[in-house]
Amino acid sequence: MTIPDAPLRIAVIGNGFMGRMHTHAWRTAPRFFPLGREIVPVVLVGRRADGAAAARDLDWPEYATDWREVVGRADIDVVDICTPGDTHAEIALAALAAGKHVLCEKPLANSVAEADRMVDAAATAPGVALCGFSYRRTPALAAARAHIADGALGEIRHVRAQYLQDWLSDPDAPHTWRLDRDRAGSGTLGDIGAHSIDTAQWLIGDDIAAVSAVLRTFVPTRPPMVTQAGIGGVAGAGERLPVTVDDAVAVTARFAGGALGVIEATRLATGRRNANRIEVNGSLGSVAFDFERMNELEYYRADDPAGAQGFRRIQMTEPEHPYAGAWWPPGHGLGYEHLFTHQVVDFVRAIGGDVDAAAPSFAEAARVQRVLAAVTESAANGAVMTPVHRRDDEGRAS
Ligand code: SOE
Repeated sequence: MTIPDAPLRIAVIGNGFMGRMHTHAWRTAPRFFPLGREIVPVVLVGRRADGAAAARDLDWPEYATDWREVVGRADIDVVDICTPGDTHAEIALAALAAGKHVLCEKPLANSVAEADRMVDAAATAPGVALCGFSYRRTPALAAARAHIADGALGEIRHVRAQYLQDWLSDPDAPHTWRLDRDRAGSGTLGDIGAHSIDTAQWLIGDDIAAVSAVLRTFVPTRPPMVTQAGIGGVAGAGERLPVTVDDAVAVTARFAGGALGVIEATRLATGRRNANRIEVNGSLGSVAFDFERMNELEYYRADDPAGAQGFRRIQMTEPEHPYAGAWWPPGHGLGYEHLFTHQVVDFVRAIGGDVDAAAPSFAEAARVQRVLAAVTESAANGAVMTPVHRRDDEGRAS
């Protein structure tokens, strides 16, 4: 275990979009939040031998190409996993066995079996293990959750979540690892539907108990990619490659406590770039959020005076709002990268013993994995209502 308050020495595994984002977060968090300890980025790991120059641009003192040579090193305290899902379990298990703290990108794994192994390893390892469901660190959603937990919305009846992107709406957009079941586990379902499922369960503090779902792949083959850029890239001329995952998913869900959920996720919603939306309706009020307007929360209270009722649009940039006080004056909004900085802040606080910051645990992320599995099962069986198979030893508190 690391000594309390000693510097935390960081290895980030993966140098794609998420590796760059987490790099930014590790650099920024200690500059804006009092963490009480120094953060020391040590090594960035990528698969390509020619990644060293990009690593230097990101200010990493060292670049390596084999995570196996890094995760057990004595000069590393934190292993931050930003690779495709097929490697999450193997890297996390090795890092936990070596006594490291582990932050792992979502979805936790590519299967429930892998997720369970990670949960079991985390339960006995000395290090802190968290999963990167980053949207939990949006000020608006963190505030919405607090309102719901306080009972301000009364009995929760509806959760309506949509995660809409359009970067694959062009049938000639190139193939990526995100379209390969062996690497990504599933498609839109695990990549962005998982966010909606996690946010829904976390917001209302209840688990999805059963689902009925359909999955659809609209574009079954895509041209190969010649140059990667962000999550997409430039298509090449070669033979088209099979898409082995879903493009879109629609889910009807029943929560254990009785609320109804409707969840939709797609990467083919033309014009919707990153519309991660959620609305919760309770007996006393509602909240609504759209990530494309991430600095705003819509809030309706049924006890507002007659004639003055309606959704109020709250700018989530006041010092009273979660995380916001560390940043800019009111009205000067935050962006996507701030979620990851907040995630690092909470992860470091969790390492320091702050139990409130220590979420989502691997056990909580595995509950999302179980919903993903139930969705896949339901869709394979003609959308039949399918229970989410929980582990016998599973409690909601973990
Ligand atoms: C691509 O769909 C992606 O980058 C996801 O992988 C992220 O989790 C999401 O936050 C934005 O979109």
